[in-house]
Amino acid sequence: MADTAEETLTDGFHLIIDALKLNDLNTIYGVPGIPITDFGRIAQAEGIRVLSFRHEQHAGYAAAIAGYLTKKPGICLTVSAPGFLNGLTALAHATTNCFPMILMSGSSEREIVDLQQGDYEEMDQLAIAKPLCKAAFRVLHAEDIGIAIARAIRAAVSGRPGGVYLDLPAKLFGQVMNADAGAKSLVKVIDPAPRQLPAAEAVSRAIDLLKTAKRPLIILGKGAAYAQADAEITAFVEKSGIPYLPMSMAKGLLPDTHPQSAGPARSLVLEEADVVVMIGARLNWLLSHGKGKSWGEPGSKQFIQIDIEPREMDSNVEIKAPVVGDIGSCVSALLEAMADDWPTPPSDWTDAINAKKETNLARMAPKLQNNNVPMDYHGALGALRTIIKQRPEVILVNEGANTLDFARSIIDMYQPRKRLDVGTWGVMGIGMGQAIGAAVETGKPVLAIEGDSAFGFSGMEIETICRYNLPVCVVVFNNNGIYRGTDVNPTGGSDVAPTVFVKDSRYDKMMEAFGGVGVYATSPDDVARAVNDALDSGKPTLINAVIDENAGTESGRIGNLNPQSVVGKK
Ligand code: ADP
Ligand code: TPW
Ligand code: MG
Repeated sequence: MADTAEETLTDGFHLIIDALKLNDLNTIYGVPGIPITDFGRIAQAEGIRVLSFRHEQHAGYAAAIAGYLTKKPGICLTVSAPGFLNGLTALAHATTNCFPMILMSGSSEREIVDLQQGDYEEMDQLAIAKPLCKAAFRVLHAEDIGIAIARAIRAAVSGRPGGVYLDLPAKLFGQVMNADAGAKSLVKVIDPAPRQLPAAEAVSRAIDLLKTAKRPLIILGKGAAYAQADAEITAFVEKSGIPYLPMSMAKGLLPDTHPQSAGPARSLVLEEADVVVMIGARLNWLLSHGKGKSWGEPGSKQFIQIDIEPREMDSNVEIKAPVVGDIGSCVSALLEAMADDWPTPPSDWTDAINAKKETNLARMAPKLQNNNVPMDYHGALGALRTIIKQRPEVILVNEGANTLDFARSIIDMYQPRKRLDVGTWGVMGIGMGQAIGAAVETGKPVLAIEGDSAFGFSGMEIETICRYNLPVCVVVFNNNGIYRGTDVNPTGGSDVAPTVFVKDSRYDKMMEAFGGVGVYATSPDDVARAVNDALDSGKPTLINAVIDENAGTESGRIGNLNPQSVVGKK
């Protein structure tokens, strides 16, 4: 604030900062530069935590996961044009995954951009952001900052959460106005994500259908984890006695060791269930769109779906009982409508599931105990599985192909919102951004289990991890490449195959370059020892875990999605 003879003044810089703080948004993830360098400095001086990254995409992924973990929009701050575009991938990712996030980007002068006269980093950012997010706003006047930030917050967190773009032209920051009027123009958003109660008839329709089920199944998605209705969901699952399947980021909402978990009998329950209750999960590609071979006989299923977004209903298959509302309210309403003597599902159904679980778990157990050198996925992940069991508060970040698919099925989770991964797009590159966002927002230790390719997308952010001294332990599953390191160039030329990296790279040395702890690990015992040391010390650590380059399969578990050429196939 500045004083003139007549009045006390404020400006755009301070109004944005005050509006964020007023709404309890106290962390910014970004990359500085024109026109937002001073904004970052002033924000830090005013008590906001400003974390600088090496690339905006990772700042954006940190903001997106902050939104998921806290139910408040994560804030990402970038410069114009190229910085904005780098952040936009993460904004689109947040929208696709239903995570609340606000991307605030500085932009060039409107007059020059609109006449396309070639300004510094000129780009019509608002127009480009619009189709990729839930809402996009531009603020031209300092007196509108309060309302603009209130709109951005509401758009991000209400209804189905998602990404919001806020365009901040360079001139806005320096605009001055009377400080009292400025303070009065700010809005503290009241009830930003209002509860949305389901209609009574929707609840009774769902209950009536559920009563007819002989082979019921509940599917929990990351929307259920996001909703933070953990007690209600647990009560519903346990009172109903219905087996449940967690989607990957819903693992741990109930512990994976819960007797009603059908995780290890996934194929059986999808194929055989007759009534499926979807809670905060979409019938998209991750669930084969609710149809096809994995879902058994056509017409063998009826769906109940709980979701805050009415248009999600019937998106892929007919939903017999749509229950639209927030998950906490909907699940509570179902619970209330269930009689106290609600019958447990028929025992032939639950017995068949338990038998399948036991067989599958027994088949897996010996593989997880192998101490082979070089390691295979089972050996290395068996060691990490034990560590998460002993330290259930650790947040697990996971990406890769085989590294992702094996870790998801092998590592049991015990607490809600502890497993963060590639989400709806199966995107590579979320690793270090999510690890940083999770460590910053929760103060909990993070274990990032990364394919060597996956790690490369955000690897430079280990400098960020070291700079802020975050308790992040990265394990790079180094199999010399994408899926496996064994492909050869069929021409015999000197270029290696497109999926192959430098053999025997030492990712651990990258971490040492920034003052973190680097460990070279060749056995599951080595990995376990190093991870335990890292989690005990809280020091930034990277473990290069040498994995047999023959161990993986093409595209992990989704190789069937690859188009095949029939012409000249070698
Ligand atoms: P998964 O990938 O785990 O299957 P999805 O991202 O496909 O999960 O689905 C999440 C769903 O949860 C979305 O359809 C979203 O609208 C819904 N959702 C998110 N938050 C809530 C909430 N608080 N109440 C109800 N539905 C929600
Ligand atoms: C933004 C395509 C899917 S999985 C993967 C790529 C490049 C890497 C797999 O190798 P990795 O794991 O991580 O070494 P592993 O254990 O199987 O060897 N670009 C983006 N997203 C995706 N999904 C891809 C490319 C892909
Ligand atoms: Mg690999």
